Amino acid sequence: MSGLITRRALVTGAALGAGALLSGCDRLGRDQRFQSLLKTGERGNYALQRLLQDRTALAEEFRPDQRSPVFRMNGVRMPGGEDYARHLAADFADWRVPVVGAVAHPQAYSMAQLRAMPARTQITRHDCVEGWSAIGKWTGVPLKLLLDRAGVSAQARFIVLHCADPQSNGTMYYESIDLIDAVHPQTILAWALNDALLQPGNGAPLRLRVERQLGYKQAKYVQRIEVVPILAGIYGGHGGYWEDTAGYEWYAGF
Ligand SMILES: Nc1nc2c(c(=O)[nH]1)N[C@H]1C(S)=C(S)[C@@H](COP(=O)(O)O)O[C@H]1N2
Ligand SMILES: [Mo]
Repeated sequence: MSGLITRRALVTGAALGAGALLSGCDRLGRDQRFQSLLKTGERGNYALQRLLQDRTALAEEFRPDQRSPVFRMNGVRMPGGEDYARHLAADFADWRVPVVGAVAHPQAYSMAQLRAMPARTQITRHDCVEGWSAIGKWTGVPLKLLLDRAGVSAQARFIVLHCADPQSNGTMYYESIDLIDAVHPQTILAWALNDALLQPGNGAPLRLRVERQLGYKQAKYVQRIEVVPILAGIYGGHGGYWEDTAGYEWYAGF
């Protein structure tokens, strides 16, 4: 709990210390002081959280009237390239989400299938390292359900979310979480925000909600789900686009 306050205070302090209201994770992420701040204690943080905190504890949930009037859009708001435009025009009728890797039964889901599966709805607060938060109501299928169906192998440790938005360095956005967060009851692949199907700005047609982690872990435009024993070999090996390119800590949990 005090870790939460301390780290939030640190993050906010870093944003202020860097001067100006930085617009975008990008600029903040490339700030030298911010980078070294993130690196400080990453290992310590993950190890400590694992040791001291019950990582199955639930994130706070809110009342409908506590929702933000508008849930801000951040980072990529419209993936570039023809593929996404085509899927969007077709209401994502042909969007497929394969669950592959260290699993006994690889499979691929259509959006219709995912929306027909048992869903969880939760009103939670999203915290971005830029220093803004928003409360929104998310509906989606628990990731655990997909993993149970796929049958994760004994070696599986991480889940990699491959996204559909190309980044400036040529890779696509990607993120990863460990199996503990993956099977957490509030970890869902959301297809609706505030009772409406997701819009492109917030990650249509499918985005991760891993509620005890910071904003950049909440992968939008989820295109493929890969189960792996180790993160080495996934792009730069640090488990995420921001982790690889700007030194963000991989474990961004509270
Ligand atoms: N695919 C993808 N996922 C992403 C991003 C992105 O640029 N691309 N930005 C991240 C960041 S930094 C934040 S704060 C949230 C923003 O989600 P929102 O646009 O729904 O507010 O998405 C995260 N997931
Ligand atoms: Mo963010």
